[in-house]
Amino acid sequence: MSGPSAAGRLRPYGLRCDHRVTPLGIDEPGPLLSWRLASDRRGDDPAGHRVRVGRRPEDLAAGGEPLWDSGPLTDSRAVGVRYTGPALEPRTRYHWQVTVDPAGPGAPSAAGTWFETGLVMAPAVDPAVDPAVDRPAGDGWRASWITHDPDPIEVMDAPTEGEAALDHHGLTPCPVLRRAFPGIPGAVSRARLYVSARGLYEIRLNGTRVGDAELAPGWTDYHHRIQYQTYDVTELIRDGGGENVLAATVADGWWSGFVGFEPRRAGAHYGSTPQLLAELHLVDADGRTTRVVTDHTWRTRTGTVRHADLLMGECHDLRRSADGWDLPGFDDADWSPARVTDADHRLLVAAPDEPVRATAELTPRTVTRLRDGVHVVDFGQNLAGRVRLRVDGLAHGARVTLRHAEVLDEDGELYTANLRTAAATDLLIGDGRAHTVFEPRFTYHGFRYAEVTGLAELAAPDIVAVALHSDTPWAGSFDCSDPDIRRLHDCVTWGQRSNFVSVPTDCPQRDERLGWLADAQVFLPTAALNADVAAFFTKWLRDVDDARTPDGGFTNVAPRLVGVADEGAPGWADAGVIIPWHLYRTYDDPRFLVRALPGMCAWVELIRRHNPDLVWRHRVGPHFSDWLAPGTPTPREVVATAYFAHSAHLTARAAEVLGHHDLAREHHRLAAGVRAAFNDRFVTRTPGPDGQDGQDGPDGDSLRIDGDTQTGYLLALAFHLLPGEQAPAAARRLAELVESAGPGLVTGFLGVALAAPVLDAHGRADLAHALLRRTEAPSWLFPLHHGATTIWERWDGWTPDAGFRAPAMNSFNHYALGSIGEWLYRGVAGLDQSADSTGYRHLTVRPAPGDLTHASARYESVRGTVTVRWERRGDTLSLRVRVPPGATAEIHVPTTDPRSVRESGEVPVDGAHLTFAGTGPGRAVYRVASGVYRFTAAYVPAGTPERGPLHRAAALPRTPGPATPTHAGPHEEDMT
Ligand code: RAM
Repeated sequence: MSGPSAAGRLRPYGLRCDHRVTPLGIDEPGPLLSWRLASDRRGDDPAGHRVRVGRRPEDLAAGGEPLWDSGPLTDSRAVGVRYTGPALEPRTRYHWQVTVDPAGPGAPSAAGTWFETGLVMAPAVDPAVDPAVDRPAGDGWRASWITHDPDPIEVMDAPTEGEAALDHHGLTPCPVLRRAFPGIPGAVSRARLYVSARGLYEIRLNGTRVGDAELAPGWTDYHHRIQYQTYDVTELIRDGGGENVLAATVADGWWSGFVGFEPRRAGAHYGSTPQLLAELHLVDADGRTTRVVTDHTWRTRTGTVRHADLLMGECHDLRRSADGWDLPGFDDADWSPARVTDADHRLLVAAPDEPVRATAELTPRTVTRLRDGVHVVDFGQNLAGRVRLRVDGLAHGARVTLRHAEVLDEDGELYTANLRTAAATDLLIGDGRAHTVFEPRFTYHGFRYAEVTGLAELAAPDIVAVALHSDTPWAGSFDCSDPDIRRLHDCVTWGQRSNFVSVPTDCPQRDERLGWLADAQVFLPTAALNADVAAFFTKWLRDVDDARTPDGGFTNVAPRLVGVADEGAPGWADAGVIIPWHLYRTYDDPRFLVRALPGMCAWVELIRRHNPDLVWRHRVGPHFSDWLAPGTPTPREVVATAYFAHSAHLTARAAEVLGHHDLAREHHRLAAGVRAAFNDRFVTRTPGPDGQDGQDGPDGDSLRIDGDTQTGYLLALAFHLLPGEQAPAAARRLAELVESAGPGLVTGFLGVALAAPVLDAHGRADLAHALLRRTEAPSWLFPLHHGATTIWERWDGWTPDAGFRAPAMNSFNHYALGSIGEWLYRGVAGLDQSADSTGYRHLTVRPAPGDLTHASARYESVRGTVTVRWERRGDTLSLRVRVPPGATAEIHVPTTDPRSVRESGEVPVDGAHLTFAGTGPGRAVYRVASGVYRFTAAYVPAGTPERGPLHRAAALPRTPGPATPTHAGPHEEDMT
């Protein structure tokens, strides 16, 4: 593994542009070009790098003339470089290459890729000077927004017999729009399609669906910005002047459909009719561009889709389909001319994230016949998506109805009370054709079960569930010896898949599905270990920013929505501060802070203005407290003031990172003031019997935080609100409260994410494990033992005694309580970055084995792959760690005998790549350079004391005792 083979040398891989692989259609004038590093040798770190960008690959070759050359850069910590060359031109593909120089001997190594700009570039703004401006000027578009006329639809499309009786929920049929055009003479060298919709679009070129984006262009606050996508359609164009056809269907989506929980009124949120905007650019061999744009020459009518709505579902009437409508040669003479609504391009932006895609298909676990013509299909997994159904010989006018639910009731029928007004019903009306495949395109549902009505027989191979979500690349995996914990991790991951749908939603099933800020805030650390969410949150933080209130407040939901209290609650609005900070730490991209800092400052200033004595008691908005906590409520002022202090502190840190020193000082002062106010107002300290301040131990000081709730102590400890010497007393009280509850947890959304990490950090990993393994409600395993495949909104959404909880708020797919996922990686497996590290430059590997026999985690960081795997066999623990090039790690080897530690079978001796750092309770600690390390050590769980501070002075004797045998774990090589 550590051999000096050429293949194993330092090399860049995983190249990204603005956190995406080969993005097509970016509009950022100074994109971040980043790479990861791999090497099989220890200490094979980068010394520097050089990035070159050119219009052609050959510009990057030796002797070529790149457009931009960063020159040799010697920042060995860098994971990327911002492009600062000549202004990038729109509609242009750029090739780039990074060359990395090794710090040690060896030749530089290079990797290359490309990115392509969109139809229009955003103005070249230096974000350090003017961070708020990141909008494109809107120049360069020629297309108009087009739609159908509602009136002709009424006339043309009077309901057919049978349709009239259907409930269309007041929705109108989806317009289809088409335009035939001649291809350009000669060959097309490049064809790009730039598309958006006010609503949702699906677009086809010459009969083939373009791209694989679902629910595009995604949800933003359409009053502020509308995204477009770019597609390479070169292969779909018919060359040589023959007829080509662009054909699109548009649907209401978030633009004019049901959104949130307010009854829909036309135009209540954004608009009342879906509209399309598209430009096709055909570039010939000489570089001349011919455009085909949406305008009055397009033809329109309605088609198969009689209504489509995110919450209500979708209805297809095959009798309305016009075969060949999307192909050349189709006669559209009896279609109407499209109506041009306007040509406003000001709000258009290139989507900075990967779209929603269909990422998995699940076959039925069971198909149960309920009664004649009614079957219930169990897909075995709660998810967000839709069903695809193959139907043979559906008679003219005959119907198949698909209803969806997360759970069944005691009679085996769908339980839909918790969907509230979301009908989640899809409908197919036949026209007598022999075969059809029904798959809705403009809706999604949160479901595990589908009820199919209208088919005499239903065979399992004829139906699949299709999972839809924003396509965030998977970055992490976790495994351990307890099957329950493995399943818990699966549930958490499926919660993420189901709720990252263009925005991070609270739930995918009922009439809500909103971007609640606190849910996202508490879950982000977990989400960012499971997947690369940099681009997804880049997009959503724009929504968060767009949603800000006139006096600078962050809101409770983003995109902001009529009917939801705007002004943000403690812990909710604070997400506007916490999320950018966490993203900066994870991805080492300061632009997360650059863009957020004005909002951060405005937010803490708003609270300060309303609460000059620095106790946040005058609510700026509503107060959700520690939402859905089953125990005694934590006093609202405690929660609020804790978050105020935390937000002020992180704002100061952000200002510091960006070099705004005055701002940093000001906010550090504010944070210190709020902490002092928190302590004065809410913390009572009773000195221990010996009267010594700060004595730690069973007889030491005792401390109470108002309300005396788990969440109160968790917030105070996690946000470092107490003077350092008082933290142990707070941690002791927290542990007492957890112990006396079972051990158990009685926190809601805000406290839950902090529980295991805080207990672990204060030496009580044993209690964190006890919470993890607990099976009675409230606990993570209780739902699992009652059939959950995703995390529930409530700890006790269903119990054997009480059945279903309040249907008005009882989602079975809410990720907030799944924020324990973070500790599975960081605590159980032990894969973490140090508190002062960004971009995984300094790792802390500190497994908490508990009574598990193995755990492992793998994480694809911005710097490269990190893996940790530990395993216990008999009285020996083995720990294998991979540290990516450019990173260092502090590895805490769990052991009951520090002298027994071996690395790669040898007594560890201080050297270039490894040094002994000390021992702590139950561990020996080493600092290592990049590379792969294999430790073994004696480990006798019963004798393992709790984890406490590290004693650096307590150096081991240089000649430890006899070596313990090493062995490779069964899956060790899987983790490389
Ligand atoms: C509920 C949402 C969400 C929560 C808010 C306060 O309706 O489901 O999860 O953050 O309320």
